[in-house]
Amino acid sequence: MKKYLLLSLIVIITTTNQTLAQNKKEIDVKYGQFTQLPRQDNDMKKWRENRFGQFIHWGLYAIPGGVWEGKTYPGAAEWLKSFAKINQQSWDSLQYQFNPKKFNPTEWAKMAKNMGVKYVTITTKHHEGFCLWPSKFTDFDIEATPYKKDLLGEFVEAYNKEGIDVNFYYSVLDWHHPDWRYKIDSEEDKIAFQRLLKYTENQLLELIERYPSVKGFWFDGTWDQSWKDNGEFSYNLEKKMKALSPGLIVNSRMRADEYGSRHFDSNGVLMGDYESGYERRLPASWDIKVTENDWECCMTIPYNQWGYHKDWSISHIKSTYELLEMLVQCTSQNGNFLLNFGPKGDGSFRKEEAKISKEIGSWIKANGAAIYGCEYAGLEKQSWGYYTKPKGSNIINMVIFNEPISGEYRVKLKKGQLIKNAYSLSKKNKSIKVVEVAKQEYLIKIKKTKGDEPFVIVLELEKKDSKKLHQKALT
Ligand code: 2OX
Repeated sequence: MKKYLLLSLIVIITTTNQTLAQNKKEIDVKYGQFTQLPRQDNDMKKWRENRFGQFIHWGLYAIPGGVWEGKTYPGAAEWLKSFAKINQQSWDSLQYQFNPKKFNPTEWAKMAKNMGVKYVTITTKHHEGFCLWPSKFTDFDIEATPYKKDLLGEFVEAYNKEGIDVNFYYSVLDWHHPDWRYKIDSEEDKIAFQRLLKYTENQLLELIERYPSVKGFWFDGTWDQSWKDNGEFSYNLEKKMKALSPGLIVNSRMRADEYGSRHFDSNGVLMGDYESGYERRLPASWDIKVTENDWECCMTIPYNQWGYHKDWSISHIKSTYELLEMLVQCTSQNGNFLLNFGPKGDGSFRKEEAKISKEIGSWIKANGAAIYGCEYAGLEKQSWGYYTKPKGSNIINMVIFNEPISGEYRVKLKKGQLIKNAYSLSKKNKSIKVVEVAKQEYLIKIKKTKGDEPFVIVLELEKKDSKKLHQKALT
């Protein structure tokens, strides 16, 4: 009798769940997501393990650096043409000045390597429309500058030599191309924009064919109505790109579905391979939902400058530890951190960026084990900092950014988890005292540090059945 009761209960529960699941899929979306997420192939696994990337914004805007005819514009340097209302010809003729004599791709790649990034994303074409590679489909490219050479090719080669994955940023929005339209108001607009779409496709396939080691594409400038009205096109484009380069990783910003829904399709399913909406901001909440999708935060060092701006005194410049804290927060919530650099027109880096990259690199050299290959630890956030967990390990890292006055660090574990050992990452052999204060709740006690650098405490966990070891560790 009891058995039947249980059985019918199971039947009721499962059928109710199925009905709920069916009800959730409200709309028939034809041009939404076509990939099962989160992707589990090797390319995506590598992307996820990388955790830390370098963003590079480089184009003609690096030459004026936010200053036009003696006037400094405080807005984003790569947007100067737009808000200083510079005419097309004046802006486009910057092309004949682009000659980065100090560009040394080997040095750039070494700087990136020393900073600890595992991938780089470079602007192949920003909104201004200028192409860093010799494109068959336009003359507004590197080939027609005094530099002449294939700058992007040199860049890719140098970074790959250092073992750094290369991704291409590509803006669909194009201020230079005569066929660009913000919206389609006439038959003429429609025909023009069809040409723009063809140009976009040609260039993207060209980039993949010219630089076959490219790992992914970071689309931008996709928010206008004209692009949103072409969900079928971007759906097919993503498929074509991936057919040419299996394993390619594309950001959510690329697409809109046929209803114009961006990033997430009309059923709320993420499009592309990871969410790229976190621009100059981090997830606001500790909601577990953040950890469900792959995502990446892209961040500027000043308040809002991507391309090189001559005057960095106009906004707060983030400190090295402020940036490192962002990287650690991303890691702790299953996200990647893409930190932006805006090289000068001559091909050198400003001294502030060089200094920050060195400082980040030296911290990561000592503490990278708490970043690379790490993920959300599944534990309740504590005020001292962030947990990160090396995937598949029995280890939990505590990355400390706020040292408690008491010298006691609260840790709340999940049911069945026990602490076997605790030590500081920099002093591996020295065990740290752990006191059990409640069920699954511990205080980690350590001597006060000088408090001038974030640091990592490693917790080695064990399963509950090996109780003996546990008691030993606690004495
Ligand atoms: C436009 C309107 C509201 C908020 C952001 C923008 N935005 C951002 N416009 N362009 C951007 C570009 N994306 C960054 C990654 C930079 O390339 C920036 O220029």
